[in-house]
Amino acid sequence: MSGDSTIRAVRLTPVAFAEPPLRNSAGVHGPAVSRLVIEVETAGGAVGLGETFGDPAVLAAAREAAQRLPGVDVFDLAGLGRVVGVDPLVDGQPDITGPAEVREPGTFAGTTRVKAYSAFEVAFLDAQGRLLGRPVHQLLGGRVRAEVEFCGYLFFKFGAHPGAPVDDWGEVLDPAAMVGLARRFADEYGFGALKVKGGVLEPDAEVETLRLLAAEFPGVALRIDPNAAWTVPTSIRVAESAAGLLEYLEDPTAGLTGMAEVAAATPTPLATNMVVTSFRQIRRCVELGSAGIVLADHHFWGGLRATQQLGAVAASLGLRLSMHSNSHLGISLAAMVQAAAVLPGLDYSCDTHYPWTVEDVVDVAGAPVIKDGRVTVGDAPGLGVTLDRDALARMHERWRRGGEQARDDVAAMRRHVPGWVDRRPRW
Ligand code: GKR
Ligand code: MG
Repeated sequence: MSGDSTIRAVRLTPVAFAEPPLRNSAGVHGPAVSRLVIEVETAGGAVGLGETFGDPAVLAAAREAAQRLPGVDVFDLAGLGRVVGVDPLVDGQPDITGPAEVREPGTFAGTTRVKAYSAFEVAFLDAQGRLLGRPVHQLLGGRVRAEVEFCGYLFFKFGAHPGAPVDDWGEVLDPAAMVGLARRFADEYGFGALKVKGGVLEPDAEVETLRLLAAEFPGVALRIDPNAAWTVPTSIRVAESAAGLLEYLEDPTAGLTGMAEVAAATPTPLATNMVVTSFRQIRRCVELGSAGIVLADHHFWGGLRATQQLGAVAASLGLRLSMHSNSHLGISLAAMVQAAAVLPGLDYSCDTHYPWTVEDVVDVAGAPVIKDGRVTVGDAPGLGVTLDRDALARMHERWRRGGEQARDDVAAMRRHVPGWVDRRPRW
């Protein structure tokens, strides 16, 4: 590897990985999740990795950018912004404040370019780190913590995808079964916080789930996120019955205004990754008092540097910070660790879907490991992960056979329950 940092090739590899039938308010996860793996190779032979959503819109934006990136220097992030057509640090954040946004969990139409920029930015930083022999956190100013805390992300789930045998996790569709699942998570990963993906059972059953978890895991912080499945009155009622059980209540209801009504009626802090997903929405959130906690996510906030900016903005406005995740692989986890490592004002443990990820594109050696609820922030160059090329090829082949598909939890749900109606709010 030489020091020439000009990009000579960009490889985009869409992959599909298996995931259990995890429930949420929009339905259920299908058998395969699409992600896009990005490799940016410099003329000097350094390869930087990035990972993002695999939905068709993001693929299209990434393909367009990939054609124009050869010749750009991996130290030129402004140049990357020009190629992708966005500068998330200055003016690229789309204004998606609507009167009542109900967004599919994890999919925010209109932020495609920011997502593409974010994924390439991580790959650029990884390549920079490899060229310099420095970890990404040093390129971002240095880590402020040696370990990053993660929370156990608990989902109600079906026992199997249609036509498939029951998976290793089994069915989790009532409060007692959820406690059993949490026990497995606690024993295997030692999480100090647990998040329940709500909006699946009747609200009272979800509050009962929280009560059982609190009794079984004293001292473990709890949060619940029904992804706007509840009306404002239901959200207020749940907040009252769950009083004292929660470190925060995440996106109980839709829209900045609805959230503000709930926030005004309960002392429980509200968090969001649905009504505040870009810089422009923060001001309105603060004016209305919609949420006191904003969830960072470098995949759609504009990358690792934009996540630092978010930290500064949040601190100056008295907002607290946590971190969101979607189904992801090890490249994303490594990038999340780097982001969290440099965020002084990270007040809560980060979400991660990683325990549900049964196969990965990264080599086991160097892959982030969650132990005692934490991942150690390493000093290996770049993100510190390398590709397992066999796994990448296998998962790409699965993606190819499945074809280019947008995530559709509603359609997946109808394969379990024909005629299932997508209704939000449901309660
Ligand atoms: O994986 O079903 C899921 C989650 O609901 C995900 O899509 C959300 O984006 O985890 C996310 C959240 O906190 O809303
Ligand atoms: Mg959420």
